[in-house]
Amino acid sequence: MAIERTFSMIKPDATKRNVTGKIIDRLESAGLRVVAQKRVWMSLREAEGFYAEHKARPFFGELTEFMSSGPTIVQVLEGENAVAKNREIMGATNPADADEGTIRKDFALSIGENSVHGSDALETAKREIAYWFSETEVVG
Ligand code: RTP
Ligand code: MG
Repeated sequence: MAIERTFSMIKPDATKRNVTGKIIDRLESAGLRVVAQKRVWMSLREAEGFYAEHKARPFFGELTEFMSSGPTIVQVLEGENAVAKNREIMGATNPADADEGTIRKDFALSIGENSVHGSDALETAKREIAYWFSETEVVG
């Protein structure tokens, strides 16, 4: 299995409830290493740029307003099969559909306020990492 890097974000609903450490513990316990991390209160413009692929979706306004409503933790995670592994431990987008033991099952409040983001493919991960981090900020 290949060592990959993926982009992860702890969303404003989780920073607001002070559970970022508990979420990071889930990532590390699954064997993912945090190789870059910072706390960011993104602007609406930054959220719109990050989620540009969803521009035509009905939830785009709600999503970008929520993501710019408070601080987030943006991260680069490294490990074996990191993209798929992170998606697996995050659980389904809607916490009502998420498996037992996943982050969203245990922390998410709703489909919108769902505590975490994770890249959905290796190519997406490269783009998302580059959106938030310079090369020198990622220290493996
Ligand atoms: P993410 O990108 O945040 O890791 O989540 P995902 O792949 O599981 O979900 P995606 O389809 O990419 O949607 C991005 C985020 O938009 C919000 N959303 N709201 N109200 C709704 O119907 C709805 N659908 C999606 C969620 O916060 C989702 O994580
Ligand atoms: Mg997505």
